[in-house]
Amino acid sequence: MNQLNETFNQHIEIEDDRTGLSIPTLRRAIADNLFYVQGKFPSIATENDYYMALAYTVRDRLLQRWLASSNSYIENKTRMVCYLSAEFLLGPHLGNNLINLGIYDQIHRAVEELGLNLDILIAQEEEPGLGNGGLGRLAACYMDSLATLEIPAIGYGIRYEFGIFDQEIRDGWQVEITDKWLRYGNPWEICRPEITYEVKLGGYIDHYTDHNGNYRSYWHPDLVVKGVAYDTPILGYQVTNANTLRLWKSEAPESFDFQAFNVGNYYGAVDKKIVCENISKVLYPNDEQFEGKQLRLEQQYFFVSCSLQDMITLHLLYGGKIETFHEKFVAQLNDTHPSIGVAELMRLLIDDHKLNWEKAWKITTHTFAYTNHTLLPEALETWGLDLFAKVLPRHLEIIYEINRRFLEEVALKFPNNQGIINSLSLIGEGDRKVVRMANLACVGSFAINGVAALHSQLLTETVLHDWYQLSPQKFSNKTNGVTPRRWIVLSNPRLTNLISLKIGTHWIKNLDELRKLEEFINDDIFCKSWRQVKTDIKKDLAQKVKQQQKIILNPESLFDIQVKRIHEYKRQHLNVLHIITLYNRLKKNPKLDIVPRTFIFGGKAAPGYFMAKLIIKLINSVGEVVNNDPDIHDRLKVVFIPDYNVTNSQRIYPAADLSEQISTAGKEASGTGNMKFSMNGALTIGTLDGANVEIRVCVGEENFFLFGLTTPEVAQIKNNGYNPWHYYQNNASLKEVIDQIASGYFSHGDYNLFKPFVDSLLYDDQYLLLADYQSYIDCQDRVAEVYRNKEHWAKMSILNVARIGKFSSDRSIRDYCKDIWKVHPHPVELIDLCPDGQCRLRN
Ligand code: 26Q
Repeated sequence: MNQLNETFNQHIEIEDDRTGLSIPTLRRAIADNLFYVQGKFPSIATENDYYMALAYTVRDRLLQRWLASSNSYIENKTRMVCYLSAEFLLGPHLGNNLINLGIYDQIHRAVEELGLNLDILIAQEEEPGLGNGGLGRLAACYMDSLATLEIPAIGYGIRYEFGIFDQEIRDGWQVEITDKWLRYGNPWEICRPEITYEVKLGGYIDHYTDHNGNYRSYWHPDLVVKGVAYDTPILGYQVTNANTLRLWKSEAPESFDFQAFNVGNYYGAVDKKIVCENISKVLYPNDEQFEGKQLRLEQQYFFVSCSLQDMITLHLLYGGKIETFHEKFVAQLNDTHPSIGVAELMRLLIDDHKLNWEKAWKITTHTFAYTNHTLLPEALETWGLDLFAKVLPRHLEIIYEINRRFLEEVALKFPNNQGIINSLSLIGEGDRKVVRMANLACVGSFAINGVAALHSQLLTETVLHDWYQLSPQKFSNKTNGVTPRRWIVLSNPRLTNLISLKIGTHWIKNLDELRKLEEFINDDIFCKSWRQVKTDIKKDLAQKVKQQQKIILNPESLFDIQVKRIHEYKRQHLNVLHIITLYNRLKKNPKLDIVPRTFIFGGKAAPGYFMAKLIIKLINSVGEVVNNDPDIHDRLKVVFIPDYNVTNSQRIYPAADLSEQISTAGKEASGTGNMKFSMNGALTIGTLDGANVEIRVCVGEENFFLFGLTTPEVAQIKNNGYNPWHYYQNNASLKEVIDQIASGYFSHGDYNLFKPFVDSLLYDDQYLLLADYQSYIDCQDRVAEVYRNKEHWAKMSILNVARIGKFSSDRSIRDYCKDIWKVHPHPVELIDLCPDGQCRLRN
């Protein structure tokens, strides 16, 4: 052995401060970072200083794995998954990284020895709320599973300076507060100022013939924006693989200000700088409601262009030929938001890399795959032609050409069928001409999928029916999943310990192993511990609510929870109709023996969505009356937990007895909260919608509270001319509830406040609340009866957890890898940094 190797081997005996995992080393590293990164003595350090010192300690350990992963992927030229998403709703990193590194307990001890409390430090982190809800959170769960399954992957998105707004409740109304998540710095990201791309916007196109006689285009933009890469490592659970989440920040190119400055237009230069920086400034806070704002189109194009340029650069840098791009990269479109990528890749290949149309089209259509997340017509992305031409003139030309060639093929396949041509065209020709992004995504992708079995089926029957007729082989279902690392291990340590005590810990990576819990269904001690765990968690939540909202909750009551974005199709207001129904029963008969319930709500409303904001006000108004009515004797409580986000949700899911999944059948694409609740032992009351259908099959129909119309029944009732009045007039308790809201009973006599709400129910009721009301009430009565038998309820709860394995995002990602992406695991070996500055594989 030569001397260098000897030195190296000696060195790894002594733990390095930046990679070592023993408690003394971790403690030393935290103290060191406090001094050298935060610049503080312990005596004056704040909790946030300690959080930062701890975060840097953890980051160092991630870096070692991350560099090893990037290096290994590059050296081996592995095929990569690129997950393109306008949203990544990651939630706080610290706790999750401790779990995935496997050092939660060591850090707990190290921090304790420093006289600190880990929970308090974890609570310091401002979560990166770079998403609205389900779609953004799904992207985050998928990043966790990709790394855990050792799949080479990059997530590409936008580094919004302001994420989803913080919600405050004032006088029962939602108030939006700017989310300043970067205020104290972000220790989890690394800025890469050398990784930048230019993105053109606006202007006009010149056409010319080059010296080889080829027809060419040159884009003269109005504005050039620079995208700068910010990278965050995403470590898998107990593996060395750490993938990259690369988010783009927009800046002004350096050249700009100087040019304008030199001609004396200082303010003009500053203006342009602001315009450039605005692109990644703020997340649009509407979900499931399309709004055709220019800045939003610019955001989408900006991040997709940077990402595709980055992918091509990486491919060429490591010796790939442009012609084989699609062999090394597959790009998953998370909804239509990144679907401009289809036209952008064509542009890059043709205009910049000089490929001909046919070659470029082959590469493009072998690169993209598209996931649809919604059937709601108002959510479908269509951009007015004028706006589109103004922002992306070259892309419009390309889209016209894609469309011309494509519709020729369609006409050959479906002769004399103008109907199908109209529906498949990339351009909508109604009273307003538009570019249809879903059609662009479909034509440019080799695979199209929905996010739950029912949703995927409805896609082929409704919004994408004609695409299915044209290319049935492109279609498949990929039912959503969520990561058990964040949604059980991190958020529910008590349940995790109880489960692991019985069946070991392999279930964390192989969720189907939870099935082993079924063996213990008749083990009284286990069932009792199960109930105890749930009660303890409910007590924790009750304490938090007391502290924050001064409302006292009874942990013995049934915790009935609905947390998700506020939307009429999700029917939070149906839940409210049930609360008022119970309230009225008690008012009429104060001695009635009912199961005490705590109704918990949480969720944000899009700032411009009037009815959603009115629903929040209604929940709070009903809460005020119910919670303070002495006749109720605390048997009913209603709480609206403000600022529902990833951090808060981690306290809420584990505390639920009952999970409300009550959308109008056919409207919720999948839902993922439904899975998180069930994984934490809540029973579901739900309609046959989205993934509820599959959850019910898995957990067993006897362990699921089903109610309501089915999708075909919804269609039928609407076809027959739905009349909500009929239900109102023929159902006394329903009529009483609605009349009460209309009379001002819950609004201090103000009968105007909820009038829009009452009118919408009585004269429109798009989401069939009145049609489903009785079925919902009957089902809730069954819920209450079952809950009286606590032993039986616990068994149903255990069975829900035992049979929920399918809904791990690991299963979803395996399905994507096998059926769509054709990528394989690539395990990474750990690299040690050596004293001579060289990297070697650990022996
Ligand atoms: C689009 C254009 C302009 C501005 C905003 C948007 C926009 C932003 C976010 C449109 C939609 C969204 C989010 C949609 C979403 O979260 N959908 C949910 O996706 C989940 C993951 O698949 C499903 O489980 C839910 O059923 C679905 O509602």
